[in-house]
Amino acid sequence: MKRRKFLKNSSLTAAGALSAPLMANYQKNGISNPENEIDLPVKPIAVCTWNFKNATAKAWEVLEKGGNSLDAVEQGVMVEEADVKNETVGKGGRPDRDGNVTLDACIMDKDGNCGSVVYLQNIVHPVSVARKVMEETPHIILAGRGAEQFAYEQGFKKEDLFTESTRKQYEEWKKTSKYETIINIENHDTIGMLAMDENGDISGACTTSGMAYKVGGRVGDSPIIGAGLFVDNEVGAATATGVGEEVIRTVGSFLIVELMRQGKSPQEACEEGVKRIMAKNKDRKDFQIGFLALNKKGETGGYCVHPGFTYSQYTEKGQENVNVESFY
Ligand code: SD4
Repeated sequence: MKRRKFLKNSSLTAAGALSAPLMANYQKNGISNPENEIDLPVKPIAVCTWNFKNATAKAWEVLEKGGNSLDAVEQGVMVEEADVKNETVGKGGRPDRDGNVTLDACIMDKDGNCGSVVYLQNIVHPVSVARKVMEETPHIILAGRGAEQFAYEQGFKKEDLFTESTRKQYEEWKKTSKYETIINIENHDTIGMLAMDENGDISGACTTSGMAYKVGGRVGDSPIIGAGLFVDNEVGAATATGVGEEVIRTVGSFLIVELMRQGKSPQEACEEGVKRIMAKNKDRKDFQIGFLALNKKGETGGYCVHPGFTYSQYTEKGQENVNVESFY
């Protein structure tokens, strides 16, 4: 850790004593009294789209013990993949219009390594399969049956991803079979998570079942490196939620990281990202997108098209649900 300024930091002091592992980490870096210092990067830190408290709590648990950001984001988003009440991610995700639950996920580490799975069925934790693609194969994206076969070879278990609730909703939906993207937040619970560990290294992960009742075979932005997620450990990271088609068209997360590289704050970069999308959609108001970004200083920002998007943040000061401003 690079020492910067050594002045009284009232906000840190007000936050109370640091936990033992964090204090040990500061001491390891030659800083005996971190409460008296300011302008250090805020790290470790975990942030994720929406108010997924349990996910950032899990990521924080990893980071606080000195774990790395890659493990933190994987384990963080796995909480939502396993939660059947989240009907946009993992088990309990809503199906496509043919009644298949198909999952998309990706993961990216501090060195720019990445892995992704698209149209994956019958596996609860696509993010972990994506990590295996990154670590165990020379490839980046595996799709459909090939991805599923690879998952079994890696020891993942086959599981029915439907729940009673999603099956009932699907039967109901079939009566009209009407596909429409819904702006409200209930239909947008994809989790994108970004974390920086005590070494200042950043990783990210993103996982979803995509838009409910999508055309069979449809893949959104979430597993597309650069669209739903991008990490550049020199600069920062970004992730997205909402209507993936619009995020792909602007390569949203890559755009936001590049804007940060040019000197914009995470907040300014997210605002510019949404504005670029809206400039291409002058006559459309019927979709939601939320961007979330983190830079190397541990600063975060978010911006969305319609009100309602929030992000969960966990630092040594504790957990917070941050409200995000919107274009409309
Ligand atoms: C997609 N971006 O598949 C995802 C959907 C989403 O919360 O974010 N849902 O387009």
